Amino acid sequence: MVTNYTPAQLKMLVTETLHKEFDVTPENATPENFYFALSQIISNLLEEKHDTFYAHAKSTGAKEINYLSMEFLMGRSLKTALYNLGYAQAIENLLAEYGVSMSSVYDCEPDAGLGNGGLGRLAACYLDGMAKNGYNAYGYSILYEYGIFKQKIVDGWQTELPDNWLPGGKVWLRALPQRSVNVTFGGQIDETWMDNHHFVTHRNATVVKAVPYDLYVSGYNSEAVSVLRLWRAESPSFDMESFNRGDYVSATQQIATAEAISKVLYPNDNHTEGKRLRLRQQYFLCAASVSDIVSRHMNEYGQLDNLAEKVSIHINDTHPTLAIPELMRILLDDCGYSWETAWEMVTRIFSYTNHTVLAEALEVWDEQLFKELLPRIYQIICEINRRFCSQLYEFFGDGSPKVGEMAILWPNTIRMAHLCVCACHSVNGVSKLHSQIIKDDVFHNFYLYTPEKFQNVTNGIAYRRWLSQSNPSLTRLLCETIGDGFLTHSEELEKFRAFAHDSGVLERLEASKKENKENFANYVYKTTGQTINPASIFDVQVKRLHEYKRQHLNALNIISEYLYLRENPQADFVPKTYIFGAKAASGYFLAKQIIKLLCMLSEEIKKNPQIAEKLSVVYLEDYKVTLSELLMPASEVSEQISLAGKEASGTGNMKLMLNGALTVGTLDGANIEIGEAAGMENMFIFGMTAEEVKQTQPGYQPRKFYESNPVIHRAVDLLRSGINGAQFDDLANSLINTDPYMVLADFDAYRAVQKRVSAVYRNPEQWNRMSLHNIAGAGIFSADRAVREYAQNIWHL
Ligand code: 26W
Repeated sequence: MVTNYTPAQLKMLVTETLHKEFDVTPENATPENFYFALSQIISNLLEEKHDTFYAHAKSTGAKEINYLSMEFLMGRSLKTALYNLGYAQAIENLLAEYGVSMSSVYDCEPDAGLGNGGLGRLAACYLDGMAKNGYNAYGYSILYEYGIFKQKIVDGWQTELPDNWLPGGKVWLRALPQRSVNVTFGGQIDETWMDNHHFVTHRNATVVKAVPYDLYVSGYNSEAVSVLRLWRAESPSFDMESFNRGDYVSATQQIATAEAISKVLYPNDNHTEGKRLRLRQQYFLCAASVSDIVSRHMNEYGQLDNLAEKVSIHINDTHPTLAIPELMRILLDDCGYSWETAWEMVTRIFSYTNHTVLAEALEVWDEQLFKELLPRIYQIICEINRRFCSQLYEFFGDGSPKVGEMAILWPNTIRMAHLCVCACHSVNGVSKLHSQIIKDDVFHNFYLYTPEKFQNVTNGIAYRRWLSQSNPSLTRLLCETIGDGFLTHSEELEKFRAFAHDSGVLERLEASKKENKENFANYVYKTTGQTINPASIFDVQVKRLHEYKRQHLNALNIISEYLYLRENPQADFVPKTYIFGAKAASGYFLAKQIIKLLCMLSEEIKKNPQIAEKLSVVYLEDYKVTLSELLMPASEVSEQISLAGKEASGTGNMKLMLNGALTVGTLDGANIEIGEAAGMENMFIFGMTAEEVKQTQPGYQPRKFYESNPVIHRAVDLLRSGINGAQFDDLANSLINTDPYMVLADFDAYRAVQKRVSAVYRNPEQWNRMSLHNIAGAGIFSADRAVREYAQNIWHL
């Protein structure tokens, strides 16, 4: 039975834990002592709650969902867990007795930054949604010792510092050494036939031990608890043989090579490097997770024949694709199933989500590297490919070029996405537009072959994290106007629309935003010394730094406004603060140059106080989940300005809309659905559509825009001549010569829409009403809804 603690019991538990762990009384405890004590108590409670839930789920024979992802961008756990369990108020009161604030305790927790951006945060949101909906869910990933790097801006340049999160974060992890799994790499494969049976043995392989650590994720007002099972790599044993030979170095080398697998998260987003260590990470995750899934099932049912009825495995982008051949390997080599039966099971079990259309993000492995590192998996992929190609020849006709285009193995490479689409019963995109593009372009041939596999599930967010847990003043206003049902059923936010013409509500909405802006400005002042004018428009672009997201389009417009104000210092200009936050992949030069540009613009403008009153740029260092929770409530304009057709969905756009920000965006990803939900008249759409991009991109000559448009010309020239003493020739040349994301083509439209934003802002009533419509329309973007769609249409729970 799960305990439901009363405030008095909580107080006793906290007192006992502080005494036991730190030998302090609550009166003498530091915020850090409280953080560890509370985290331990809550984590124990969740463990107990999970065990009860799991036993119940198994007793009913419920199907289980396993979500495999190389990334889970969890952020902090304590605040959200207290909130979901209904203990937040009791703990706040308790701490107040000792003169300790909740925020000082929360601030002791590091972000679990085990992800890069959208894909990793989505996985974290879905664990929340699955627990809320009462599904039996396991997330599987790697326990990176170092998460996404800490970003430090030095003289405008991004530098990367290691994110050593475990000292503060491990209190949330439970080690399960008894469930460790051995994962094998390299070696040679021997195959023999005996009595019509195929036997496979693996010689000279290197073994790495995978040790699981569980992190529990509570669901709002729910009995269910999701588990995030993270694998840590260890050497199975100290190599005594080398050691005894006196080869101490090679004995320790073996340990280092094994442990390297879970040392650090690759900081690339939307770009593959094809590195050996990355392939080792991927197989490590897949082999350990599949083995764990199979052994849990065996414990429960004592057989695998019903595996496909009881288990779904979801692949978050192609990074965990190797789980497919790994399950084939277990069914064939370890369990003796025939190829046909094993394949039938595998295809029923696996489903796949694609999260990007960028060519440089599609994973392709070098065949030679692959064969050396994973010889048995390689053989299995060859056989999958052979059978697949022969079916394709049958379907498309002998000699069809489509077969080569669709093959899994193609001159010296293995295409992971093709393996996924071939083996999974469901392939989905993450917004309506993106799912269409997948069918029309990215996987068009596959769509012709198996159209029934293709689906859409528009992304959703763990909306309570960014609303009730981050924006108390807006939450209060909502509760007082529409009741608190929206906390359980996000669709109830629609009721807020009834107040679109209630001037009292609109004014309170404005007051709430003002309060949040002041809080954020204070935070920025306290942590960086920069001042922000809280009366200016807070215009926000926060996301990974990538050319396709076009932070440089935003920058070019700011440059033009700066040049305009320099010549017209008296101009009647609505004050605006452009706020940026973004990490760049460490080897992505142009992205780093754009960060430098934004920082130099910020400095350059500050030199001219008259202009700085109307225009300013703030670059937030080390943007992460926790910072987003502070920023979203204070935001007024949401910049979603990717080149149409390139942003699969976006999820920051949803968090901002939910907090009443108005979107300035292209018709890309989920922006389109945001427009449908809020009303197109309540957002600022500009630029080419995906269709127009497709038409005009071939033969695009950015130089013509540069030569014919004086505003563009001056802005680009300033990049060359220098801003705050720094020159940006590479960026300028890229824009004029290739401009792969058509910044110059959309520039005029962007500038025009920014002017409209300022004009509308002069009319607070209209602005507040538009904001209200955005909040009211945001319910559909909840992770609860998205996860429900996966459960119904894909996992068949
Ligand atoms: C192998 C390197 C690598 C790493 C990460 C390639 C690709 C990725 C991700 C798929 C990139 C990513 O995070 N995509 C984002 O996924 C979000 C969740 O669906 C979407 O909202 C974003 O639009 C998409 O860019």
